Amino acid sequence: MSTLAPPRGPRTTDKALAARAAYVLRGNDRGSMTTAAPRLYPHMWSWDAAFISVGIARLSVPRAITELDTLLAAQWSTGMIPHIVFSDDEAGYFPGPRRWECGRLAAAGPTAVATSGICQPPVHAIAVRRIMAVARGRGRTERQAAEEFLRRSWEPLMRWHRWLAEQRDPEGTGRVTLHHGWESGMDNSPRWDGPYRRVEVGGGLPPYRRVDLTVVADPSSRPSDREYDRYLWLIEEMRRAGYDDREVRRTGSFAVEDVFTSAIFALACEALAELGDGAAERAEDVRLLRTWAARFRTGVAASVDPLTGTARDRDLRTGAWLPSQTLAGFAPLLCGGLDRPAERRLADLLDSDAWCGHPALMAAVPPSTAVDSPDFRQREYWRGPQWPVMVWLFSWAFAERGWQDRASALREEGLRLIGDGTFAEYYDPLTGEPLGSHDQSWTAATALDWLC
Ligand code: 2M8
Repeated sequence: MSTLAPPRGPRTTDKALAARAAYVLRGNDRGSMTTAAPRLYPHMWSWDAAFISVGIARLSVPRAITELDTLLAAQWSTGMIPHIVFSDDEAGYFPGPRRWECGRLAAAGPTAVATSGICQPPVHAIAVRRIMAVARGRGRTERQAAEEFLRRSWEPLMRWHRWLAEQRDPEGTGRVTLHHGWESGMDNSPRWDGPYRRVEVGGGLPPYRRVDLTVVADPSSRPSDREYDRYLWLIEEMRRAGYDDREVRRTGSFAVEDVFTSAIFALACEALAELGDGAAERAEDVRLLRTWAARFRTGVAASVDPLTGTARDRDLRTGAWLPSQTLAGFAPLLCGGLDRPAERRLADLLDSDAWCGHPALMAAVPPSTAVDSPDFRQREYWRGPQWPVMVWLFSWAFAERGWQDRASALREEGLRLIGDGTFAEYYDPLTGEPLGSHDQSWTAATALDWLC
């Protein structure tokens, strides 16, 4: 943010960019769900859907609500919101519903829709808060639709939060445990290298064929086959455990406390509490939400490495902290919880030439892994590229925390990143090349929220 990179190619005018973002979202709209991307991800993803609904709200609040209704209708009886709600495009993605088989194997899975059996970061209440803010500035019909949605989604959102607080943090550490790297949304981040190294692919892993590699132009910008074997093995373990929370916690080979998801959870609890404030019938829920927000803020702060000042994940199978030079290290800036000097140190690091101020960056927004880290890979998915949707999240959180200058700087630089109008899934931080899928819905949604 301190150093501005030179402009990269012509930036489309803001109006044209917003119009193209709207076109992308309409193109990915399947009626009651917007696919995460046209070819690579032909289904609904949980955290994508939340971010996407924020963008759609700029076009139509009722349509944004439909998106969230579709997701909530797939909630498990435990309270878990699954990471994928499948459309009928069975062949377009692997692993699809036939591999997960949650309908047959999971007692808690929904019967009316096919879903995966894991979760993703709980950004949903953050999205609802944003949509409510947009709706409250609109005419009566949109406002009423949003208020009505808040009433009917309150209970499902509470159940989701309760599940996270109780099933994914039964010991009250203030950090959410994950049982698959996919649950973090940052699938192949160096954060998970250690825990994945310890996942031994056992006998009986049914054969499979990847579909993603037939869609992306450059296979090296996707996770490797070796990584996929482990991803699939973890699903196999969960299938054998009947997707039962306790059993998975007991037997799963991957169990990590994710500091980034935990910070999001703290933020989301606070966001939901604020939406509930003032309604007498929600007073008890609001109190609980604030207790969880405080617990997870404290858990995130407690993970900070005294040497680097950055937050760390923890491997529950070894008990070891997992230091990494990734975006997740800045988790405490999202949710708060540090004392002033520690927070200043972390914010300075984000601005420094190790991160946003790195002279080689095309846009001054944080890459998923620090450019100077030995783990940095400029084209490889969550191992280096910049992700516009993460810039949105930081920018939103900074605005919430009252850091307007920081929020605006990220928005400006984020717009520089996506100014070519491809709405890529992620970008090479050193060349600005769009990578992964183009017309990715959450990237288009990010643009709309920034521009409208
Ligand atoms: C990516 O993850 C999926 C698996 O869930 C995949 O690679 O097949 C991640 O970037 C994840 O964060 C995202 O939600 C999903 C859809 O955009 O794609």
